[in-house]
Amino acid sequence: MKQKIGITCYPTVGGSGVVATELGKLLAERGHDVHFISTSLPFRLNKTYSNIYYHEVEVNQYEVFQYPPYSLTLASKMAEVIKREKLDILHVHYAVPHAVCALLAKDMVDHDVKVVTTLHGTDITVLGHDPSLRDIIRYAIERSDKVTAVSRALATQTKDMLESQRPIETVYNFIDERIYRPQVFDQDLRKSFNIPHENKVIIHISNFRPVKRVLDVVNAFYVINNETPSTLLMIGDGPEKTRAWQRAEELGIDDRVLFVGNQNHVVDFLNISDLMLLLSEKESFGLSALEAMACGVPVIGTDAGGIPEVIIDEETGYVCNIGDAENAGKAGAYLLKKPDLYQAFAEASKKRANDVFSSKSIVRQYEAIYDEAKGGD
Ligand code: GMT
Repeated sequence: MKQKIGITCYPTVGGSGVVATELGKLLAERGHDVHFISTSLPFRLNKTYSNIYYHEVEVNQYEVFQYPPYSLTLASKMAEVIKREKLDILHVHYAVPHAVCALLAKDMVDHDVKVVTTLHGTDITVLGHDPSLRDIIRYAIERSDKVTAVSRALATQTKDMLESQRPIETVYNFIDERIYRPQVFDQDLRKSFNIPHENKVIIHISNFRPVKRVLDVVNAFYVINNETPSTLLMIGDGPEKTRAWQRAEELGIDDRVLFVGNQNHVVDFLNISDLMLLLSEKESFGLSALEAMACGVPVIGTDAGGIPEVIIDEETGYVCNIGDAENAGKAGAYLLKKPDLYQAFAEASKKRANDVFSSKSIVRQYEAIYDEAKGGD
């Protein structure tokens, strides 16, 4: 059934914004009308679609109020769009504040819209620990018409933390396989970064928040580089970048660690990489690991959250304990030194990315959830 679907996400760089935007594009390609309601145009919305609309949420700063009223402005805009466009579904990414805003908007209008909430992690793994927010997160989850989480680990953690019986369906993240695939090896990109011909390329992509443990990434790389000459590409930016750079200097490997900042075409970097390191202490899914796998790049990850649902230990990469950079490095070096095993892992990574996380199957899962939400009147 064709639906009118509103989508709210954080539109800036970040896995949840990427997934929400890519989902909107796929839904539009399948004939649904899609309405993005957010503070700026989602950065991945880089193509024109006649059935994708954008409704900007303009958050003003008022002199009398200390904080700009983002949530209220968003709820108000949601109500306006539900009413004017007769939305069937409002699909929000993050329980807090987006699901709360959607529920308020639903209450404001005389139109039966269904609220579908997707949990991406941070509202549960960080905010859920704050007793002052737990009740509002529980409210958002229990009152949504459907709730999904991006991994089984996150679904379980949410239920345990909130002591809630609310069914939460796992719908994994996906990638656009038209973009994330092995492509012709770009010798020029390697050359432009002066990466020596014999070096293996190790990649890490994140927002360098403390939960990403980027110092462990540098420490693990140190172990790899001691056994196999390598270069570490650090893609992204964030609060731990300076400390990571200092750590590389302390270890005397700063000439081999390249901090290249945020990048729009991450796929080009993945396609010159041999191995990814994702050593987070919290990670509900790990979209960058999936992007790497789709390009045939095995991943060394930690046993945090949903990472072991993405990487299969000893098949598409290795799963190490959180904080055990030494073993992560050893596992990486071991794999890089065994060409046959490496090739098998690279093939298994591509296959798993395309079989389990295919965009076609994930978009259908969301469509079924929307249909069930509508059918449950
Ligand atoms: O990891 C972040 O800090 C960004 C955050 C986001 O909002 O994009 O990522 C979360 O959602 C992604 C998409 O579902 C997941 O792939 C990430 O694992 C998740 N991050 C955490 O759980 C820390």
